[in-house]
Amino acid sequence: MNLDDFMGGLVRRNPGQEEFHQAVREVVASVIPYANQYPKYERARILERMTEPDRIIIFRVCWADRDGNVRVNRGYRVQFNNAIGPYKGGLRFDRTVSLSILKFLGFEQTFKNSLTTLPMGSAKGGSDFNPRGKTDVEVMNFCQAFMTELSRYIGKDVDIPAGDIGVGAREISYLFGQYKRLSGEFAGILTGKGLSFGGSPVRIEATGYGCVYFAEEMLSTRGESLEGKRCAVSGAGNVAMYAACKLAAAGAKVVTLSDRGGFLHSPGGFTEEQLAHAMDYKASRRGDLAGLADEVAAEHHPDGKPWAVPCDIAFPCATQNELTQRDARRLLKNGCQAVCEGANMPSTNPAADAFRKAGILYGPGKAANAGGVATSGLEMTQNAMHLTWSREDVDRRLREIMASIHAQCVEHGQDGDGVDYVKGANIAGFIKVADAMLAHGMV
Ligand code: NDP
Ligand code: 2IT
Repeated sequence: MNLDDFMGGLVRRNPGQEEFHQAVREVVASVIPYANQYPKYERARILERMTEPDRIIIFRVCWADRDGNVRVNRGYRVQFNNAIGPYKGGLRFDRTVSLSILKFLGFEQTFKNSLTTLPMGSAKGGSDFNPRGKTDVEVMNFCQAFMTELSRYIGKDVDIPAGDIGVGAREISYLFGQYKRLSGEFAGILTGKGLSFGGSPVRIEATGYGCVYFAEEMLSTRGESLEGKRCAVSGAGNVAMYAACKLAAAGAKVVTLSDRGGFLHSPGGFTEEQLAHAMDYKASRRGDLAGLADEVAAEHHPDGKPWAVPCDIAFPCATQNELTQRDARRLLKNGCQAVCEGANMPSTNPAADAFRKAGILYGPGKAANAGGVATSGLEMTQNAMHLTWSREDVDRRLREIMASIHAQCVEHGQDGDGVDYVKGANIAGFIKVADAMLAHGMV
C-alpha cells in the first residue's frame, strides 16, 4: 500500500474535511510502512475500515433562549470504532464544531484509547452550540434538548460520552440529569460526573496531570527532570490549568497561559497561588485572562501566541492547529527541548515534522493527553463495581498508565538513537485495534 494512493482515496471520499485528512495522514504515514510487512492487514482492508466510522448520527437540537426565542443547533455523535470496547470519547460544544473536526477527534481517539491499556473503543460528538455568554438556564435547556436525542444511541456498554472543549462539570451534570429522567435508571452512561453521583476522584485533573507525567517520562530518557524548566502553556481551561498547577508543584516555572483573548506572560513563572486564582477566575466565567493581568503580575498580549516566549518545554493545551510551522521554528530557535501535547492535534503536520527532524522530545496528543480518557475508563470500572477508589489509588493508576503508554511509544518508536513518539504511538495503538478487527472477521 502506498501513502499517496491511500490519501487520494480518502480525500475523494471525504471532500473538504481538512482536519480529518490531516489526522489520518499523520497516522498512516507511520502505520503504512509497518502494516506493509504483514499482508493480513491489507487483505482485510484494515486501514480503509479504521478510517471509516462505524456510523455518524446527526440531529437537530431545538431549545429556548432567555427571551423565549427558538434556537436551532446541530448535534453529532461519530461512533468510530468498537473493536476493543464500547464507544468512548468526549463531547465538544463550540461554534467551530463540524463533521471534519469530530471525525478527526474520533479517529485520534481510536489510537489513544488503544494506548491506555483499557478496553475502550472510540467516538466523539458535540454541537455547534456556543456556551460563551449563555446563562446557566440556557445551557441547561440546551443540554436537555441535546441529551433527549443522544440518549437513544448511548449506554454504559454501548457508548459513554464525556467532556471536551465547552463541556465541563456543569454540562456533564445537566446531561446526566436528563438521561436519568428519560431512562429512569442511574447508570454510568457519562464520565466526568460529580463526585457525589458516580464520578471518579482525579478525573477532572487527569488530562493535565497525565500530560505532565508523560513529560516527566520523556525527560527521564535524557536524564532530565522538570525542576526549574520554563514551561509555556497555552489554554486556560480544564487541561491547561491542571497541567500548569502540576508543573508548578513539580518545581517547573509556568511562564504563560492563554485564551481566545491573547496570552499572559510571567517571565519568572506564576506561583501556585496565582495559578489557583487564575483557575477560579476562569471557572467563574468572569472574563478573559486580560482582566487578570494585574492581579497575577503578568504582561498581557492580546495578539500573538505563547510560542513567541523563550521556554524549555511547550505544552499546547488549547485546541487543534494552534502551533504552526512558524511557531515551531520560533520555539526551536529559542532552545525549546520538548513539546508535550495536552490538546488534540495542536501542532500542524509541518510543525510536528520540524520537532521530529530537530530530534527534540515530542509527545503527540494521542499519547500525552490520554490520561483523561484513561481515568474515564477507571470511572467506568468503579461504576461497574459500585464503589469509589481513593484519590491516591486513582492517581497511582493514572501514573502507571502514562508510564505504560510511554513504554509502548518507546518500544514501537525506535528511530536511530532516539525515540519517534509519533511513530511509536501510532503503531502501538494500531496493532491492538487491528488485531481485534482481524479476529472479529468481516464486520
Ligand atoms: P476547555 O473548554 O476547558 O478549555 C479550552 C481552552 O482553550 C480555553 O482556555 C479556551 O479559551 C482555549 N481555546 C479554545 N479554542 C481556542 C481558540 N480557537 N483559540 C485560542 N484559544 C482557544 O477545554 P479542555 O481544556 O477540556 O480541552 C482543551 C484541549 O484538550 C482540546 O484540544 C481537547 O480536545 C483536549 N483534550 C481534553 C480532554 C479532557 O479531558 N477535557 C482530554 C484530552 C484532550 P477561552 O477560555 O477563551 O474559551
Ligand atoms: O479527547 C479526549 O480524550 C477527551 N476529551 C476525553 C474523553 C473521555 O471519554 O474521557
